[in-house]
Amino acid sequence: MTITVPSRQLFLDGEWKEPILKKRIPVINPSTELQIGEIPAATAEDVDLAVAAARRALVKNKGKHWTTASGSVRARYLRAIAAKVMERKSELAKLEAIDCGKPLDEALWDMDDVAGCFEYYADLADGLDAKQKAPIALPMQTFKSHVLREPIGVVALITPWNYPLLMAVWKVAPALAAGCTAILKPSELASVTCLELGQICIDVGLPPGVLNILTGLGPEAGAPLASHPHVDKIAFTGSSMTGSKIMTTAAELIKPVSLELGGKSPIVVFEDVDLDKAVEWTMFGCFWTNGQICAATTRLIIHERIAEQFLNRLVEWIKNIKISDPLEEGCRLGPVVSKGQYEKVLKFISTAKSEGATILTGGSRPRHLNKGFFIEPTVVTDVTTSMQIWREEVFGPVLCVKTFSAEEQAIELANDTQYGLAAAVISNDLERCERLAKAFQAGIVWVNCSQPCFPQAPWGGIKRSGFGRELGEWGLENYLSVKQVTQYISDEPW
Ligand code: TXE
Repeated sequence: MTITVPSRQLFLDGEWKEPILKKRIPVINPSTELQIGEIPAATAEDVDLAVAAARRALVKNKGKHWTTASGSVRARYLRAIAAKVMERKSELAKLEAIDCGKPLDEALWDMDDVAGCFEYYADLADGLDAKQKAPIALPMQTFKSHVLREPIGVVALITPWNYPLLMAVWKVAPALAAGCTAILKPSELASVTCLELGQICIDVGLPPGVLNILTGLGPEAGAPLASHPHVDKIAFTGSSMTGSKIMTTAAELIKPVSLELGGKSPIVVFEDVDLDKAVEWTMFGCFWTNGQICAATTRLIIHERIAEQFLNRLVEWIKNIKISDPLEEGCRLGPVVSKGQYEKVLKFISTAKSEGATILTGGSRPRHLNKGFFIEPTVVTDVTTSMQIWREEVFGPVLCVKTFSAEEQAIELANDTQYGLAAAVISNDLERCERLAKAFQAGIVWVNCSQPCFPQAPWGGIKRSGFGRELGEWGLENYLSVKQVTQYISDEPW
């Protein structure tokens, strides 16, 4: 099965353009550690061109309208993009797998979600037309008032590498549905499929400048984009540290910003569960995409009565996870994305050990693989709440465990984090689940599951996990501005 990374330039104003400084970044396959291609590296000069193209595209541009077109016109483009993604699904999934290390089956699933997200926001774009001019009931007969929902304008979309195309599309689809024009800056660690989105835009005839894709480094391309005076809004997914820098920039410029940042989400397992199901959700919640999910449930809080039995089964099942090149049949766990991430995760594990935790299973590169950024699924016990492994986001296949005896203690442990993205509870007592759902300090709560995600349901966090919601109608609101229009309708002088 051979797949080649296409050679692309920056996608700017509807065309491929070489970066002004002609810089490029190597694409490394994390399974082989070999270079498999290159992506262009944009700098501030390219950002200027992209923002100018996006501004032109807000109005009638080269004979086509975008912002002023009806929602149903924009919906047609979104559906055409979705269809193209499905047409190229297998190829795009393979590119994703070799670029970021995701097992092919997961990448195929992602491509379905990418197309589904475009379809979903096409429907919402259609619906926008009917919501225009919604009347407001006023207490005075002499005035009438309605609301216009207008696109915010040019938006900067800065995205990470764990779901390279899907995370981009969570922003691109609603932004375009709303009538915004956009500059997407994917992560330098995994940009290949995002560049292919540029080719898809060409193929479906998206008006030039509506979506621009600038690959490049964070400080060189992301920072000038976030601070550009002609960008009207920034939507960011990534680390809390970079999110904080972006928020500082946004604050200086008084610019709206939405942030989807890190997490250290808990999964609370009570003593009344079906053990097999609970083990399965725990594994899925932590090891899916190698734990490189902002909402991964990486802190297992388990009732002391079942802890030993549960952990024995967990360790037994972990041994059956196939760790291999993501393109290999049956692969369930690939490498982490990069050398830097590999070293970072191993450092977390060694710090946990030096702080007194026990590595129950895993903790290093699997013995059967002598290259690639592979890390065994790792379970850490004897953890205290002051340890780094309990407090900080690892973003790798590492689960840390604590036991509890009473519900209040479980809640306290679950909320003992600076983050607040997601939380899960596994129990057969649904009233208890409901109590926990209310008590969890998180933007997303899963009951008797972990990680399911639907384009209709809001996604986002509280505390240091950021603010603003993606997906659902909330995702569209991110890119709309509400304007009141009030008219004096009396013949009497005011
Ligand atoms: O993230 P960054 P990195 C966490 C995870 C990981 C750590 C570092 O713990 O180990 O973050 O990963 C762009 N101005 N998450 O370094 O820096 C960058 O180019 C503007 C959690 O990859 O946040 C990329 O496009 N943009 C997370 C994007 O920001 C800048 C997913 C994210 O990169 C910039 C990824 C700057 N100054 C990592 N600096 C999640 N919540 O899902 C960087 N960027």
